[in-house]
Amino acid sequence: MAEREGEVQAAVTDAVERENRDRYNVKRVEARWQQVWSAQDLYRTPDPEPGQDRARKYYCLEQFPYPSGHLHMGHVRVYTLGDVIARYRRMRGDHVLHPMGWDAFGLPAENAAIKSGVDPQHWTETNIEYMKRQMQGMGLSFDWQREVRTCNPDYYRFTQELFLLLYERGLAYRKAGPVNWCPSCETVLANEQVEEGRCWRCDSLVEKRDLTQWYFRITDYAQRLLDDLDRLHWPEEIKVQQRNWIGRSEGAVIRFPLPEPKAGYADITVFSTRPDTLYGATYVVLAPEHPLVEALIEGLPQAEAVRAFVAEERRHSEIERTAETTEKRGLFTGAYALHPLTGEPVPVWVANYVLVDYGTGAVMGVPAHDQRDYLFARKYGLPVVTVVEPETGEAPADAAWTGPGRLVRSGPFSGLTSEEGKTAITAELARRDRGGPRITYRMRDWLISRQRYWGAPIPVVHCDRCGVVPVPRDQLPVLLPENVVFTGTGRSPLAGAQDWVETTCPACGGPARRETDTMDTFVDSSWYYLRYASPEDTTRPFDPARVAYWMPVDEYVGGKEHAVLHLLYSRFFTKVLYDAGLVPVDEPFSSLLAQGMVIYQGKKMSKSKGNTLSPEEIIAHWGADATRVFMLFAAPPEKDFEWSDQGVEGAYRFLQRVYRLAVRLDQALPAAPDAGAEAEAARRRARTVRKVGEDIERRTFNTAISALMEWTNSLYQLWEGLGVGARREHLETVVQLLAPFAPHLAEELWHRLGHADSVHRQPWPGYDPALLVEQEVEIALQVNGRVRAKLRVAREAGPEQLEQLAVQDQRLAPYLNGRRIVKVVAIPGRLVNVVVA
Ligand code: ANZ
Ligand code: ZN
Repeated sequence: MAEREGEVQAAVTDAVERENRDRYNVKRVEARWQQVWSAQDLYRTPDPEPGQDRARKYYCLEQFPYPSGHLHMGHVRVYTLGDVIARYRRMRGDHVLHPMGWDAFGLPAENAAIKSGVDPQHWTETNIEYMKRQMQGMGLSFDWQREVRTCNPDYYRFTQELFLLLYERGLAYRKAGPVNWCPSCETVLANEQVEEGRCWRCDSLVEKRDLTQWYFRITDYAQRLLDDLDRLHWPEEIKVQQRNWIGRSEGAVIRFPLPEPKAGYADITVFSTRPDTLYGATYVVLAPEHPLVEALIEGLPQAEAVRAFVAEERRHSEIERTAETTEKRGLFTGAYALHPLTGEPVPVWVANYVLVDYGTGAVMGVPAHDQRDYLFARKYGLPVVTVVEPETGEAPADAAWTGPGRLVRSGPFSGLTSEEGKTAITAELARRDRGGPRITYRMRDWLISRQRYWGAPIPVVHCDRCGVVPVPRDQLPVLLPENVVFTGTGRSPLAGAQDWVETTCPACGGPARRETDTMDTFVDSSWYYLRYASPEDTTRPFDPARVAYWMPVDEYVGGKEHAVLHLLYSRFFTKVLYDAGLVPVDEPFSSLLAQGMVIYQGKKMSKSKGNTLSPEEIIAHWGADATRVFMLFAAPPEKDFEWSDQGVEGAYRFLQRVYRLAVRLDQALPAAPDAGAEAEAARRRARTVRKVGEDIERRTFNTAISALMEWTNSLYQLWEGLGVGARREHLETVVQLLAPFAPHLAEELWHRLGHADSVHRQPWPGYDPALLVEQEVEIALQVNGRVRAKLRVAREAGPEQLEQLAVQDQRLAPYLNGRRIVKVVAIPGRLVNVVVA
């Protein structure tokens, strides 16, 4: 009995083993290889040797995540894309840097602290550990030795050091003025972080507040940030967004003298892109917040009314005030300025449509040629004086003529074209010291101070005697104090940390107070890509030699939402460091792959819409490889793609099919290989190797995968005729081509095929180009039986395709020109004869 049971047991075990051998057990296999890879340190990137040739370096980088707690499908997509590129470049023999880290400062940690009392550091670290495990479960080939966490003192001390560098270079400064305030995040925001009047993070309506804040002088770099876009391999869409954001305008500043100086102002300076229309200026407008307003109205009868108007307008957001649909509102101040060329008095108004922080905060009103001015003048009965007439046709009767033309009623400038007029009038203004050419940018300086705890403290102290004093480098980091009270009341928790705030001045040794603002977390992420080059260095932000080797990033993969945030800030930082002689490149990311969104149930996936998918569950169910393959297969990277359960199942089945092919390696071998089948398989192999390589280079991973699917299908068809040698060769190639996409299955099969080393250390397979040429044949193109040209075409091209090719061939055109085609005879593989009358 006992013996019998043992036999049954053995039979069962056998069956299970056979089953396991024939079916790919995703979970077990994936987990096993992940362990092996990490034990072998397979993705460790050695530092470059001194003098190592840079030609083979490849820096592949994906935007590092905020450790919110869990990966979302968007993360899964970016990291998969980057991983394919990194793996492919390694197989191509490149020295690949593919690191990962954490953009670990930020509000959610602090909000968690306010809500449930957890320590932000602890909260962040727990999330990182969790998400890191999720990444490992995706089979991503990161060099984890280089991991960086921006919230660690060994990182943020260098964020602080870089702040000092900017400060010393005159690029960090403190200024009082109106700023964007998010009432819900309880902090100020940079202009880039306000989208349509709302906070980029939480969507609350942003308010204006007058505060003294720290800024980085990014506007000093406006022109370079604009010009250098031309050199970048970036999606045009993102370049356009940056260009618009920088917003360069060419024009002139024009000074309208005041009859008598007011509050130190001798004149009202306006910025105009149309100095040619100067003779049509019938009034001048100040922004409600313009500092001159108060001085001008003092003692005038309208003063109270103007003050009330200004107070009212300040309550409306910029967006609201300048929207095209918003009614133009204004008030005459009672004061006059003088026209700079004619000397005529022009009334000074305040109006909602003029912004204080663009140009000079003042404009000249030219109702005949600016639509806003036109509407304003009509409403308030101000004169409309035409000074530019279109060269052809008529100016509209009930709108401004905003196009070019010839100047009229413009004194000595009448008769000039508008372009000539711009130059001539600007020159005349300069000659009379009443203005001159000016280029203005819409972009403002980057406001970097935040009234929050969980960020890098700005390393300065305030001393009554010495003023603002930077903390000396050898006293960095300025550590965040522990045990602060998180009340969530709009005051930085740092301000309440009395022991921390009170310090001594590094300059005079007297009592001083620490700066209680921390830096915008976009400062942390403006240089992390440099830190990966030497993450262990405790003496400096990065090792310039290693940075010189690795930079620029060859391919940067990330979302489009950072077009004018992270991507602009990082370019600025790199340029500053370049100017300081610390990095040899002035652009950080030479190529950018901006991935589209993951759509689910017809909408962008988001928590608030309740249509999220858990990558974890999907990977647990289908495996990392199938998830990766489906994501790559469903759409080209820059396109949005719709998640579908059938789709991922399809990818899963494809991988199983590849696996079963390997199972059948030596099953049902033919008595003798079929030469025709082997030749066909060889040709298809060559074609697929070429196609997959080209597609990966072009980033059309979807077509690369479909080529692999097709080839697998044809191998199934040819299999019976292939000898074991051919089968092995083809399978090995399938496995190598599959390795960047489905790294676990590829590794499993590679070992199953008898290799001891990792497939991820193999070279990318080559192919014999002769096998591709053979698929083309040369055919003769004839006209009335005489050969006029030769053409190489695909061997399988049919008569219709050949006919078309012949008729459209430019070389036959002279013989066909003007003659009637009677018929076309196509003999595939040989010739096409066009018979003409
Ligand atoms: C006179 C004029 C006549 C203008 C004309 C236009 C057409 P961009 O291209 O955006 O730079 N402007 C200047 N500063 C402003 C401010 N702070 N708030 C609102 N508008 C302002 O536009 C520049 C033009 O916008 C300037 O040229 C000015 O109006 C206005 F036939 O000056 B223009
Ligand atoms: Zn907010």
